[in-house]
Amino acid sequence: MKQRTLVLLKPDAVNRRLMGEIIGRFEKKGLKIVAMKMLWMDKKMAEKHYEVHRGKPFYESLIDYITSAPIVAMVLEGDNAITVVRKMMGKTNGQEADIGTIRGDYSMSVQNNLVHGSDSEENAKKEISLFFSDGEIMDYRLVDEVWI
Ligand code: DAT
Ligand code: MG
Repeated sequence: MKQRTLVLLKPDAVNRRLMGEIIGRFEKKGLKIVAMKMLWMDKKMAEKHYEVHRGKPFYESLIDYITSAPIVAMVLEGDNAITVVRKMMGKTNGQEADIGTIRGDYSMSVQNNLVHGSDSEENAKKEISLFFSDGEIMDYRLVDEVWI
């Protein structure tokens, strides 16, 4: 089933020059980038994005972290894109994430874990609309789609 998911390259990914590496993995897997921008989240936006975590012990630190530097937001499209991206990201804690996953290969932290990916269709829709207007999401065909 064709799905869209919101992916964020978080402040540590930008600052550690891992943007190209991470985007390259998604591209090579066969996911299609249908929207992408660099932005600096403000507190209000961060609080919306992480609303479900409000009140948790790590919440304040999480908001400080995600607003501490620019991020890259993307919409990725593909068959079961939500699950596929979550698998590629690995477990939340970089120390526990399997080697071969993005977090497993590049993160040693539970907070500074490089990437965000939506965890359900409902959240993907909500999260995409927080970062992108309909006009910013591209409808186009890649020449290799028949091979993916
Ligand atoms: P994920 O990003 O794997 O979907 P999540 O939605 O449970 O994880 O949490 C959102 C972010 O909050 C996560 O990427 C990092 C941070 N976080 C989660 N659990 C944490 C914890 N126990 N201590 C510190 N930060 C945590
Ligand atoms: Mg999550």
